[in-house]
Amino acid sequence: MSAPTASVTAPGWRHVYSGKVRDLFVPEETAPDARPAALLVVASDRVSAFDHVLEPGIHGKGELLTTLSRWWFHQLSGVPNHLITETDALPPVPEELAGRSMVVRSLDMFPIECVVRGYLSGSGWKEYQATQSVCGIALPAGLHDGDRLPEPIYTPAYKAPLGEHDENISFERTVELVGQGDAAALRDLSLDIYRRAATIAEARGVILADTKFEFGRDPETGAITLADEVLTSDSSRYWDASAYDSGERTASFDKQIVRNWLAANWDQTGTPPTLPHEIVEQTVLRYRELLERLTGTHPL
Ligand code: Q0Z
Repeated sequence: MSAPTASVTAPGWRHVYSGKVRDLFVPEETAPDARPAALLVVASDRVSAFDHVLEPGIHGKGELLTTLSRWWFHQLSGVPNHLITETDALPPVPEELAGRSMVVRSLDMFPIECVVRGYLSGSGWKEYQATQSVCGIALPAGLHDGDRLPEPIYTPAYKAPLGEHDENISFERTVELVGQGDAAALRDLSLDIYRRAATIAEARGVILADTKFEFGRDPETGAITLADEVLTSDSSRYWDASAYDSGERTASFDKQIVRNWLAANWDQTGTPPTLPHEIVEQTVLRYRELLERLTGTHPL
């Protein structure tokens, strides 16, 4: 897989890593092996599906998802998070990146994707069909794609090194990876945050079908801290509740529009085709609608 390079530069910040859709910077001053004083996480307008970054980008996506992530951090009072306010001790954030970036504390990240599912979908549905369980959690027989689960389940994944696929693992495996205490804390925090977020979303006619959290330990306080992006359309499946109630199972507030178009217009070999203008437009409208529904404000 090709690692995309950062298309942005930020004076005073040094680019250190690019994921499919985001770029990571550290203060220029940071010595090669030192812990950075902070990180700058920049969300791009890139969109990925089926493991490819697609062309063209979705204009405004980085800003919409960053706004959503910040809003959720704010809703989740009491949960320590990695956001820090800019200080004179750090390079300023370039104005053109302010809306789609976060300055965050550098944490010791846990190598675990903390996934919570309230509904059966995606890889969970696939695993259920094969084993009637997900990540070692036995489920009732007879469930269908998109069904609500009797209660939310924690289905962790091991964060595979660069480019490899994350691997669904059992809770017991997370105990081996990070120890009993931290494994239990990550699970309990994840389930608690999911329940809080799903309740907030439900009151706004939105189903939070599943989501993925990443946590790290704050080296200064020792606190397990919510990191990365949180509860965005890239890290979560959101569905329209009224569409769901009328039996519709595809009305999603994520890149499902992109996935559906690609699935119908590409054999998944070689380079994916360029997304048509209408698909890009529909997707950005969907992202905007989600932000508007959840936050009650008219975004951007
Ligand atoms: C997150 C990622 C990328 C954005 C490292 N607070 C933190 N402390 C330490 N590490 C991270 C964070 Cl958020 C961290 N990632 C994923 C990759 C852009 C985020 F290219 N990697």
